[in-house]
Amino acid sequence: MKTLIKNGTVVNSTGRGQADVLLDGETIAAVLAPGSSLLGFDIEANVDRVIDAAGKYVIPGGIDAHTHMEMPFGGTNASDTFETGTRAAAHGGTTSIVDFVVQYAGEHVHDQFQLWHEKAAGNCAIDYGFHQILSDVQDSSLTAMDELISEGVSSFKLFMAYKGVFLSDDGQIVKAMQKAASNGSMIMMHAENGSVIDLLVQQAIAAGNTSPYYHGLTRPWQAEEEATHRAIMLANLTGAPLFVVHVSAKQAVEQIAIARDRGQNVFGETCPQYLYLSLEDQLGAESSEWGTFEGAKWVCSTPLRSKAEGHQHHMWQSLRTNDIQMVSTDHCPFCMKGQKDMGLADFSKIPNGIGSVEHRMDLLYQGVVDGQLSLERWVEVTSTTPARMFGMYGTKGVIQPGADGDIVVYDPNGHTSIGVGKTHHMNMDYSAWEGYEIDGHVDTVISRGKVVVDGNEYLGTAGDGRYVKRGLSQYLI
Ligand code: DUC
Ligand code: ZN
Ligand code: ZN
Repeated sequence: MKTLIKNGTVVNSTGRGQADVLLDGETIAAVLAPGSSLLGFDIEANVDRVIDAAGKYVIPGGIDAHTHMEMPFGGTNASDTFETGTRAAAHGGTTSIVDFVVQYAGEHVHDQFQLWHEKAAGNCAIDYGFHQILSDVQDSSLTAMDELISEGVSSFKLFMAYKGVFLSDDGQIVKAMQKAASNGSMIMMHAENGSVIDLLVQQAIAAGNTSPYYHGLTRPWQAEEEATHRAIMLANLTGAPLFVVHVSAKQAVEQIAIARDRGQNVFGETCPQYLYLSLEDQLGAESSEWGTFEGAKWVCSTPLRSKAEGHQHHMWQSLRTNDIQMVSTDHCPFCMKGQKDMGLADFSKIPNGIGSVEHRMDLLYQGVVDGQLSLERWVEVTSTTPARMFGMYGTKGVIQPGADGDIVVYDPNGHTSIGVGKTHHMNMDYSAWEGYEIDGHVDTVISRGKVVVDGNEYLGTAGDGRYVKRGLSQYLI
């Protein structure tokens, strides 16, 4: 199958220009001046499909490097399976995800890694890789860190929160960091002080403050800043590279910026919810069917932060200045009925998570329209940097000959209305983004040379997606 995407503006993280893109099978064969022939050979007359991208952007497919498909968590499972979640991702212009294999305390890393392969294989609409979560850092987990690198897993997530579920103490964190420093892998960190949060939660519930709004109030920015600082210090001590996930507090960004200015290999990710949504949204509307419990829709950790304190504004700025390097979703969806409502009487029982895998490319494009990001930076934070950060660059994250044919044709004159009953393919009974209007539209999505979304129509099949064996981070020397 040969496809020509003609007349578009090709946007890479390094620049933009008018060009035609020729795909041969699964791969980009050539990026050519518009209308060129190849050694006298009429390309257009000899391809199977021509896509006219006049007036549109032709960008590398989005890479969402932080998802939790069907993750067992909070007494239930994230509501998107690999099948439904990756299909929704494709609709939104994401052509690769990196999901988290979960190892809970007492479980064996290899068993869980196998289990995640079984869940994903044959079900994904787009390509997928894995990070590995380590919950108790046993000796066998340290050995597994070495072994998993040859299986394409070069990043390991630890938690400083969720005591009794995920939390590693500082000694365990140091052990894993020592291993990462020696084998070249990346430590990813959920940086919140779990002991402080657990105490504040207990006190809030005892005082009768049970509504979702208290989720945010009991996970204050100080708990995020302190843990971020501690993680940076432990990484400094051991020489491990550190990637701080889902950063939401401006003070945590400042800690990352200080460490980077000192020359430490510290990186940060934020998510669309921390760019657009706020603690104030979590108060819920008396008019909604859920009343104040509506705030449960946006219960996630790290939590949404107060708009009045300026976190969202600071986060956009940090993306521009590269204090924060990329945007993933932390896609961890739950339905209101039967899942989030487990916390009707106690916010701490609400499963933590928001679903956004379908909307990340659009929401970040709106940042371009609003003057927050350049077009190139949009591509960089949503595709190129995730590819480089997690060892996929060259085949992913760029439009160049030899790269995978993962391409999105994006229409800046199109429009997208987000919401249930509008554009919504995630397996959730609500949208955290209901009512958001985007001044752009994902027109065509190509995954390794195959058109999987055309207009709003899904043309792919479960199983199109392949496991991506990742290398070491290309940010490290
Ligand atoms: N935060 C969430 O909101 N959900 C999944 C896990 C996490 O760290
Ligand atoms: Zn986390
Ligand atoms: Zn997560």
